Amino acid sequence: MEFTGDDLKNLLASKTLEIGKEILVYDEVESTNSKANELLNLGYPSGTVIIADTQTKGKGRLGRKWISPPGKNIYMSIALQPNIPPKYSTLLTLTSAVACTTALRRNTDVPVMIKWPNDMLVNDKKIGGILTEMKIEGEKIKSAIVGIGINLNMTEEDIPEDIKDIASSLRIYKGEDFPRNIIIVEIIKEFDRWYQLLEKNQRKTIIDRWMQLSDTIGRQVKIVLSDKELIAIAEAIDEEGRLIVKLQDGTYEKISAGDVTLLRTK
Ligand code: BT5
Repeated sequence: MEFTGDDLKNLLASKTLEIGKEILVYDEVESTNSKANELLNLGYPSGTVIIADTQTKGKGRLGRKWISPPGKNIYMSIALQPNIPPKYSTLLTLTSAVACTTALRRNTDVPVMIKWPNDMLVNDKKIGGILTEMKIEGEKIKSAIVGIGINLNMTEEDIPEDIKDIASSLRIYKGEDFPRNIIIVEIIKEFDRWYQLLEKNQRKTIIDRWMQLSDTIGRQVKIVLSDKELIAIAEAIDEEGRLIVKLQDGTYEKISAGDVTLLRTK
């Protein structure tokens, strides 16, 4: 890796309230999410950031894999002990997407969009994803690991054949490389800002920004549930971060993240 945790902390210059007080950088891990969970259990504080150059078992949602070639992209996890009720847990993923997308847009000048709940897209192709893993105990979130994967400097050749049609990178869009350390630090700063808003119950600010950055709202979507598929129009996001959709028979349904795959049909 071309930088250490201390290098990142120096760049961060104590400009955050909670995120990035501890930053650990690894050349290789199985998954930064698993590593973050281990470290939280060892007593590392909420806000600890784990970064790896490559992952041997990068995870997507629902047991899917995250392709993690070395030397190019961002694989990072933020270990948190959020002071919010479990019913707002989906909102943590949405908040993270807002933070990452805002930081990427500002620092790369690439028009990154959010697809509900956890995808970051450029020109309709996926350039990033978020995997939030939580432990809930009673009425409290005991821990939450927010895993962020961003295809920063990956080239076409780095993308495996089976996801060539759906995946891209900021480099492919822009034709130039971006400095990983700077982008990571900017994501940490932006994350800190939006996470504070979430903890202070400023949910409307987060949802409004999410709606501005989303290309899901107003579009027709196909919702793939375990037992059926629905065609609907995505109408809005509710207070808990659920997607409100209007079905073909005119009724509305609220969809929670985690149990669906969302396909846009146009
Ligand atoms: C996600 O899952 O989009 C969440 C990805 C989170 C990855 C980060 S990296 C750091 C942290 N540590 C981890 O172990 N994970 C997190 P999902 O919505 O399930 O999308 C997964 C699907 O995206 C796969 O089934 C592929 O089709 C596709 N995919 C896999 N790798 C990709 C990549 N690098 N870029 C774009 N698409 C990819």
